[in-house]
Amino acid sequence: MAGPRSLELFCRVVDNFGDIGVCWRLARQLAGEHRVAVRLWVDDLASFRRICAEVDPAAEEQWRQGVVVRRWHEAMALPAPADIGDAVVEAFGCMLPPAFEQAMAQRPAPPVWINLEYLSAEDWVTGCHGLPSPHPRLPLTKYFFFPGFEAGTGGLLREAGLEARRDALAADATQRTDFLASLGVRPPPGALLVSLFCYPQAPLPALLDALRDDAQPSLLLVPQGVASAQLAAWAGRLPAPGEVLRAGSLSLQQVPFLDQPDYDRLLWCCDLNFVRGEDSMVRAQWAQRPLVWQIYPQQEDAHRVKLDAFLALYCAGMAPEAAQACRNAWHAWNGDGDIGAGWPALRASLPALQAHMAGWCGRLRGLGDLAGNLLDFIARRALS
Ligand code: TRH
Repeated sequence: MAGPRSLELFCRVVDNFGDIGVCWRLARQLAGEHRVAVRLWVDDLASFRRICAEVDPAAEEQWRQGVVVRRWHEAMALPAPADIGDAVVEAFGCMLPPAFEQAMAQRPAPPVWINLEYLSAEDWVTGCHGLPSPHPRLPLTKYFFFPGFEAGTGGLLREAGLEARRDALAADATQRTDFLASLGVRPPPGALLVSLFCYPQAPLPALLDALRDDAQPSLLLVPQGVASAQLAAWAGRLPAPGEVLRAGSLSLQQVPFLDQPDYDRLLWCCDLNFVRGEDSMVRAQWAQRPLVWQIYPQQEDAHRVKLDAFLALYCAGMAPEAAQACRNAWHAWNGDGDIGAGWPALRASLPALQAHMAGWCGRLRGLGDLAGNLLDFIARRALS
């Protein structure tokens, strides 16, 4: 089945890095692996630059890693109907400019229009994946495309060769040492290597206390700008670049805020990764390492349902003690429980949690990958 040759991807940055993180990853994969001509429209190029240093925040149009990047703002010039791509992907319900919708409707063959949704493990997702939503006024239909963890969803982003690159780094101590050294990191022998990416409301002081008082050493690596206020309040100051602060069994170091490929490498190098939101949580799973997820907080605690839906899938088949330790730690990290009290059980369960990850990744791999699934979906819609 022939997929689209050209695609428009619209990204509005609500906050943080997840919206652009997902869109940039998808755009690069569609262009690089599938040879689709991708035009990525982004309303906040400054946020984009944090995860891709080569982005020029002032440029109306730029060519980055095989993708045309357009600044999305009210006064921007829109393409003529015939110049609109074969498919239009609206990320996370970001609402296209009405004039662009008009132009889509005037295209000789209207593009396949997709709303790429947020990731959730809730069971309603399989029922909603792929549903059409006719436009109220124009001859256009938008289709909901849901990423997910189960058959009947769009799966997860996973670039070709990702797991092979991860395994090559794991198998090559020199590659790992060199990468960490490039970040100024020289782990003390025997230290548990932990990365930290969290929201400001994480119960970080309790975790830091637990790591400090642990019988075993650990080295906590924190990308610059993450949890800075909490770290400074706990430690008295932030470590300078390259400096390691020590408190009891805990060593604490800041690393640069990395581009996406290097952030993957950091996750691959660590024994445990604290991640958040959507994209880093998925990358931590592909790292095939134990993880603790801080979910993006939503009104009326809606995120707690999502957290438990994921835990139910993820912990199925896990050794019972490890599953309990994992659930307790994840709940506590999301404000329900005591992460310090849960730390010894979590640490003791790390070998079992590590052993669980290969099977879990195998299950996710069986879903295909989101970019490929999306292109198949678009090709089928184009024929219908
Ligand atoms: O930044 P986030 O909290 O983004 C969130 C979530 O996506 C959430 O679901 C959404 O509703 C909200 O944004 C608006 O966390 P997330 O999703 O993990 O995105 C972070 C991105 O930053 C991800 O692509 C990884 C990347 N990153 C780097 O490239 N380098 C780094 O050093 C770090 C720490 C992250």
